[in-house]
Amino acid sequence: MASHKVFVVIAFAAIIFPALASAAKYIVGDETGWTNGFNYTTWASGKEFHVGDELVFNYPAGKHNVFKVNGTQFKNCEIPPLNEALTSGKDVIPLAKPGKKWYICGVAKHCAEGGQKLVINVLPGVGAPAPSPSWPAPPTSGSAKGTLASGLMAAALVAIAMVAVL
Ligand SMILES: *[C@@H]1O[C@H](CO)[C@@H](O)[C@H](O)[C@H]1NC(C)=O
Ligand SMILES: *[C@@H]1O[C@H](CO)[C@@H](O)[C@H](O)[C@H]1NC(C)=O
Ligand SMILES: [Cu+2]
Repeated sequence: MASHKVFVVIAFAAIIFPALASAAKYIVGDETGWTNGFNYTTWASGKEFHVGDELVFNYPAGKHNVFKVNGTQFKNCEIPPLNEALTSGKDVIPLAKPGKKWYICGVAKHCAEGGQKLVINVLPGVGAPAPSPSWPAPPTSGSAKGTLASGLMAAALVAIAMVAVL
């Protein structure tokens, strides 16, 4: 009997959990957006980026661009080939994997002299499996699809729990 109750609790927790794991959208530079002469190190400090979150780079198209680069390119402001740039002026970058991510502007000397460069550390998704417990993996993408899928999974768990109790 007691084990049935535990199962029901777990099933309901599975419903609530994805709501807590919803993705965040970070507007790089907030109202300032993506420009030169702004300290993106300060902007990023104190923020926690997780897999499933998104970065949004806002700027007047044509004035700046966004390159995803590696640590060496970041440090030296090495601009990759232009066809690798994001240029829409509202570039959305989903954070798909954990680890360090580097972004620079490739226009003029914006990176080298204007400090238009951003480095962040992406942590595993909120509620990613902790080292030990056998918790069903929550969505790592906070997308509507992922939430829906885990919602359906949770509903299935509840149905199973109900059957087990009755
Ligand atoms: C940006 O701010 C950080 C502290 O948040 C400081 O260490 C760094 O030197 C600043 N960068 C520039 C280019 O001013
Ligand atoms: C960074 O990217 C450049 C250009 O693709 C490449 O030549 C270099 O080896 C890379 N460096 C690291 C540390 O990955
Ligand atoms: Cu720029």
